[in-house]
Amino acid sequence: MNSEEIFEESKKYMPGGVNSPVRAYTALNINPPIIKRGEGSHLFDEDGKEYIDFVGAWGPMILGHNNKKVMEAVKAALEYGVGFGAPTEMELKLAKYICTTVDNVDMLRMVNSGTEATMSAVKLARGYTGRDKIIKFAGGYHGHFDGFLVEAGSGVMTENIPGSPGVPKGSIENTLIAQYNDIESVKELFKRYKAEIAAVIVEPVAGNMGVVPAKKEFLLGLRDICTENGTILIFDEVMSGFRVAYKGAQSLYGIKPDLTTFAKIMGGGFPCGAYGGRREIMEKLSPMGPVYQAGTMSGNPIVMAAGYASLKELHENISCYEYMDKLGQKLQNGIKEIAKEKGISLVVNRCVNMMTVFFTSCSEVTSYSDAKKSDTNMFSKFAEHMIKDGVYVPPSQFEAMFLGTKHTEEDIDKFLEVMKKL
Ligand code: KE4
Repeated sequence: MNSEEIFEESKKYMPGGVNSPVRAYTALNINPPIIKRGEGSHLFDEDGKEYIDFVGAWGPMILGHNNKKVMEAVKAALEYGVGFGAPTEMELKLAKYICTTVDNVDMLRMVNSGTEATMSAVKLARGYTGRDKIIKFAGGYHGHFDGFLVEAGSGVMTENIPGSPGVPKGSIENTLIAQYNDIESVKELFKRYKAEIAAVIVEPVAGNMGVVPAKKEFLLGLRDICTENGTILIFDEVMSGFRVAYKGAQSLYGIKPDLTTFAKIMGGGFPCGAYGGRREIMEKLSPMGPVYQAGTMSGNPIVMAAGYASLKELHENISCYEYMDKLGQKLQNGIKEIAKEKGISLVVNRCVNMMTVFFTSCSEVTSYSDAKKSDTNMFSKFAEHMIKDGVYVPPSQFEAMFLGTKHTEEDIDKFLEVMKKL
């Protein structure tokens, strides 16, 4: 079957023909390419069409597709079996590697997705503090856990509304919404709920409203207000962890969260996630402590082998981040030049190797309300144009583009050459 036929058939058996909504290209007038294989920074669809991949499976594929070292590690692990539901040395290797090469993680718990990591970190923070309320930020995405799927009610303090059918009001009554990069909106909530707030969860570099890096003073403000009130500060580094720096966004800002959530890159392309942080908090987790969390596939040895090989490769070649930053700079400058030549109003937000093109007349995009002013129709036109011409960009304005170690100057030149024809 060709791409078209596969997608039509898929719609019969999987809602929207996909296993995650963003893949369905609902905002575009084209069907998603059906991907057959990847190699380095390139993808190939079922019709034999080649693409340069600026999505990277939404972040995990920083080392490129079919990475030799990762594949060798997986094949070697497969010789021993695929899973035992028992302690293995392989999970120790990855857990120890993370705890000894990144900062602020004394202990961690492996899970199987970013959502599992964030929902578990929130539960742990609630168990540790004995409090129920959490603060998240409008435009922040931490996975599909009910407690996160909430739209900001009108006004800061009024009750919020469920962000999706199927989410009962009771699931979100303890979720408070503040504004990203606006510490005053957080102070207002603490003034009202102070001793009730278990945790603040934030993406230190937002990637789900498009890329919007936090302002340092905002994160410093969060750190201070959480310390003052005995609230757990959770950095959701599912996307930014091992991405913008080996030690994540927290190392770029020099700010120490109490808990960090990871996923994507740490699994080397396999389903994986983890949460970790201060020992005295982590020791509250079962079986040591009373906070219950479990998972049949957590710490699967094949996944651990892929993750270990990936992080080792990144950590031992740390200059790759400088390489990706330079490529990102070239791409960002090139896009801005094209926009100037063509009279297109846009803003390009970037943090090292993750970036977003906002089609907007705003001079900058530093908040969710700025991001929402973008011309999403123009973005859809841009995305369709690029994808049709072999440049695989995200199909939504509120996603991030990613560069990896296998991207080349030629890949960037091709992106810019295609964009010039917009
Ligand atoms: P998963 O449960 O999808 O593994 O991770 C949820 C999650 C948590 N935290 C952050 C900061 C995230 O970016 C994500 C997931 N990111 C999306 C991309 N916007 C995954 C793509 C998708 O939903 O298919």
